[in-house]
This record gives sequence, structure tokens and C-alpha cells, in this order.
Amino acid sequence: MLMNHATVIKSTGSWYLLKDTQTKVVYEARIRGKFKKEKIRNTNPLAVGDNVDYALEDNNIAWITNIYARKNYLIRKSVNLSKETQILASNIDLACIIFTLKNPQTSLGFLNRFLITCEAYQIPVLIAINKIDLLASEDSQQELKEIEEIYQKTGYQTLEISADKMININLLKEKIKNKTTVFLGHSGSGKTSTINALQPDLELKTASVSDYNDKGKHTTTFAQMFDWDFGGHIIDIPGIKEFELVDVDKEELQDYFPEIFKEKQHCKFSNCLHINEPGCAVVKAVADGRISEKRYQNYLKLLKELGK
Ligand SMILES: Nc1nc2c(ncn2[C@@H]2O[C@H](COP(=O)(O)OP(=O)(O)OP(=O)(O)O)[C@@H](O)[C@H]2O)c(=O)[nH]1
Ligand SMILES: [Mg+2]
Ligand SMILES: [Zn+2]
Repeated sequence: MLMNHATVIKSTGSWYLLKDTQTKVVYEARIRGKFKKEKIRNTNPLAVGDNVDYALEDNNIAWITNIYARKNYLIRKSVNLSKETQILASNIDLACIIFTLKNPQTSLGFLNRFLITCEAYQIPVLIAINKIDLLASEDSQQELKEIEEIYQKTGYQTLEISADKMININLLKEKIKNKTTVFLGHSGSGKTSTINALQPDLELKTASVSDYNDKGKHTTTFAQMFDWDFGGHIIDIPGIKEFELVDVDKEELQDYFPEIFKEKQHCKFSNCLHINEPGCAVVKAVADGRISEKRYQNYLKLLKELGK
């Protein structure tokens, strides 16, 4: 049996698709029990983006013989099995949230938890605000600008797009060219539509949000990686309702808010959690308007959830 190298391009949890690194041939693949046991804490031992070795058997099924260490990965707590975690994608250069203010609404809490996870796992991020064609009213415009200001001030890149109306799709293309990017967001936020806008010949299946409910109907059911014809790869994943933090404790939470991390060196006490301690530079920065009140309140809320 010859040993070959490939990337996992689709994961259903029970079987996988691999793309051979050299020949680009795609094989259906299986994984043996021993890998399942080794990575028991994850609901999926193998994630899209993983690099593997495989052996091809007579029936053309690829058996995975080795999983290489991951450069990074995007992880969350699984909803059904509360103690287990799910790796959404691995070996990524850019995590792009497809954020929507409307239809469906993405909460800032969801956005913050996504950003914290990316900080913790050192994954560069882009906030793409999709469906801006629905934000023509003055109120929506004001809300949009306020959110962009908060996140830009914190150092995050935002980009207004519309997959349906092809707004700023070329700008998005420039940012993701020659990278492996993952699109993440609620069901119905337009992840797949954005992929189709970037490369129409992929013709991926999308579905209307309005004829189901506000959370969408999970048109994409499995994570899958595609090649861009302009260079790089995209991982499309199913919509996510909740994004729970994994392995973040209350002392390190502050380090994943870049604006808090920056100010905390000026706090009087080195173990300051920035709640109401005397001489807290973070509390002062919030009062002075250098740190967004909304972000700070979210920090306190998460701190409480983590057991403070
Ligand atoms: N008005 C408007 N509608 C959009 C835009 N982008 C996507 N949509 C619509 O939103 C609906 C859902 O889009 P999808 O691309 O299937 O959403 P998804 O994020 O892939 O959803 P899941 O696969 O379920 O996670 C479709 O009806 C799209 O036409 C946009 O920029 N503006
Ligand atoms: Mg989709
Ligand atoms: Zn402090």
C-alpha cells in the first residue's frame, strides 16, 4: 500500500472526502477507531482543513493513517453534547464572520465570542457585514456605523457587503485571495450566497430565510472546502446558533479583548479583573470613552458566566 498525503475537504462526522495534495483526486475516506478514541473530547476527530496521510484500498476507499498537528483551529462547544467540543475548521489563515444586522439578526455577544475564540487561537479575523442592501433606513445606517466604529476602534477590520446585490464583493476577494478562509455565521446570514457571489460557477445551494424562520433552515449541512479560481480556499460551514467559548478561564478572558489587554498594564493591581478594583485603568478608559461601553459590559457578562 502506498502512503499518500491529502487535505480533508468534507466532513460528515462518519465519512469524509479527501483531496490528494498532488493529484487533486478526491476520495471518500474512513477513519479507524483508534483516532476516534485519541481525540475523544471532540465530537469530530477529523475536521475540514486537516492534513492527513492515507492508504487507498482496493474498493477505492481511503483509510486515514495519520493526522498532522493542526496549525490552528476554530472550535466551539457543541450544542447537543454540552461537554464536547466541535472543531469547525482547521489550518485557516482567516476567519470571516458573515455578520447581519437583519434577517437574521446577529447579536454583538455572538460576534464577541467569535472574536475571543479567534484571539485565543491566534486566527486573523474579518468582520463582513452582509445584507447591507437591507439597511437603507436612517436608523439602520446609524446602528451600522456605530457597530463598525466600535470594532474598528478595537482594531478589527470590517467590510460592508451584499452578496445579493454584489456590493464590495471585489474588495472581499482581495482580502481572501490566496488564503484559506472560513465563513462563519448564523444560518441564513448568507455564507453560501457570498461564496457564490465570489465564484458563481460553484453554484452552491442557498435558501431563503423568510419562508422558514428568522434563524434560517440550515441549507448547508456539512462543512466543505472549495478551491477559489483566484487562489486560495474557502470552507463553508453550516449555520451556528450559539457560539460558546471553549477553554477560556476568567483570568485570561481580558487578554482576548485587545482594548482591555492594552489598558490593563496601567491597572494598580496586576491581578485586576477590571470590575471595580481601585486604580483600574480599564474602568477609567471606559469612562473616558477609549473603550466601548458595550464591549466592556459584554466582558463583565462573560466574566460572570465564567464563574466570577
Ligand atoms: N437581501 C439580501 N439577501 C441576501 C444577501 N445575501 C444572502 N441573502 C439571502 O439570504 C438567504 C440565505 O442565504 P444562504 O447563503 O443560504 O445562507 P447561509 O448562511 O449559507 O445559511 P446556512 O447554509 O443555513 O448556514 C438567501 O435567500 C439569500 O438570497 C444579501 O446581501 N442581501
Ligand atoms: Mg449555507
Ligand atoms: Zn483593571
